[in-house]
Amino acid sequence: MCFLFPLLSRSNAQSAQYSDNLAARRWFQDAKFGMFIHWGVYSVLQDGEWVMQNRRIRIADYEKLPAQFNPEKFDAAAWVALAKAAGMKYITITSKHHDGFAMFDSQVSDWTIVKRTPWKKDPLKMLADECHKQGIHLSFYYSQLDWHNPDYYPRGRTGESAGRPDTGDWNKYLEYQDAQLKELLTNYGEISGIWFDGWWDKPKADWHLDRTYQVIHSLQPQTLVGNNHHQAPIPGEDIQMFEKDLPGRNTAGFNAEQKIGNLPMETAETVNTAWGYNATDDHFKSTRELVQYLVRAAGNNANFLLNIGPRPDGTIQPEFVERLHQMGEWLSQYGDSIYGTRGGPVGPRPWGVTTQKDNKIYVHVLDWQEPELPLPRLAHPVRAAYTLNGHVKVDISTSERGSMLTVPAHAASEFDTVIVLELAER
Ligand code: FHN
Repeated sequence: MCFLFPLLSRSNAQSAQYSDNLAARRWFQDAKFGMFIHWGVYSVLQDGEWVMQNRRIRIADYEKLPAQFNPEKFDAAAWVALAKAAGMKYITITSKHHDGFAMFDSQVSDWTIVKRTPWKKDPLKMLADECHKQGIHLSFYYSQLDWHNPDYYPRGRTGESAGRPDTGDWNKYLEYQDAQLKELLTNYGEISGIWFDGWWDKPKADWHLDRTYQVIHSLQPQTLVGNNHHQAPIPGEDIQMFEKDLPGRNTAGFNAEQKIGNLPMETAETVNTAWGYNATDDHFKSTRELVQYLVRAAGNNANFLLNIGPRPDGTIQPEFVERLHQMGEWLSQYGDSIYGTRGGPVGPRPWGVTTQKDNKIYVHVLDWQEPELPLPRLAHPVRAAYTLNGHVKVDISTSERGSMLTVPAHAASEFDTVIVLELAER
C-alpha cells in the first residue's frame, strides 16, 4: 500500500495505518456475523436483483422503475435494530448493484435514488448515521459490473440486452467508479469495508485494481477491501469472500478457482434463494439451518454474512424478521462459542466443527446420534468438559489415540450441542 503522507513522517504514518488495518481485520474476525442487504429499484419488480438481465429489459424501459420506487416505510433505526437483535455486528449494503443505480447521493451520476425517485432521499446516509449511533459497523457492496453506464465498454459476459451503444471509454468508466468510491468513503463516516462484485463479468480486462484499492485505503486505511471475484485474493485485498459456500467448498458453482488464502474469510448466503426481494421465493431456510451455517462458518474460521432483500416500500418481510430474531436468541445463549473465536483444533467434520478462544475449545455437535463422540488427540490436556448451556458435566476419557466424549442425552440441544473443553494449559 502507498499512502499519501509527507515524506518525513511517512514511515510512522504508514505503519500506523497498517496497524489500523490489521486491527480492523481482527475486529472483523471477532465479529463473526453480519447482515447483507440487497436493495435497489429492481425490488419494484419483486423478482430479484438480476431482473433487468433475466427479462432482457432495455435501459429505456428499466429507467421507468425509479419513478415507482418510493420507500416511505424505510426505517434505518429499525433495520439496524434488527441486525442487532439477530446478534449481527455489521451491515454490508448494496450501494450500487449490476443495474448501475446508485442507492446514494452520487454527484458524478444522475442515475441515483436522490435524482430519479419521488422519495429523493439517501438511505445510505440515514443507515450510516444510525449504524454509527447504534454501534454497528457499516460496509458498502459495490458492483464493478454496470449494465447502465455506456462507458462500461467493451461489454462483458452479461448486460448484452440492455441496449447500450457499441462505443464507450473504459478508462472513463474506471474513473467514474473511483469517483463514486471516493464519495462513499468521504460522506458516510467510518466505513468498515468495500465489498466488490462483478469483476468476473470481464476477467481479462485491466481493472486497475491497485489504483482503486489505493483510493480506498488512502481515504480510510482501516476499510477492509474484499472482492467477490471468485479467485484467490489479489494484493491490496484485506478479506476473502466465498459465495453460497463454506471456504474450500464449491456446491453452488461459484468457487471453482477460489483457493483459500491467508486473509480473514467470510461466506455469504441467502435466507431464501434470492438476494434482491423476490415475492414468490418461499424456499426459506429454517432457523436451525441458518444457525448451523453460522456455526459451520465459524468452525471454518469464517464469518457468516446473511442476506435479506427488503421490499420496495422499505419494509422487511416477516419470514426474515422471525428467523433473525430466533438467531439472536440462540446467540444470546451460545454467543461465547462464536464471537471472538477462531476455527478450533479439530477441523470441520460431518458431525460438526470446533471453535476456540483462549483456553476453551467449543465442540459444536450439529449432527450426531451416538452417545459417544470420538475426537482426535488434542495438544493440551483437558481439565474440564461440560455443556455450554446448563453447564452439564460431560465425561471425557482420553487415550493415546484421542478423546471420547459422552454427552448426556438430556443435555443435547436442538440446533447445536456445544461442549466446552477447558484446557489445563496452552
Ligand atoms: O451477481 C451477484 C448477485 O446478484 C449477488 O450480488 C451475489 C452476492 O454474493 N454476487 C453476485 C454473483 O457472484
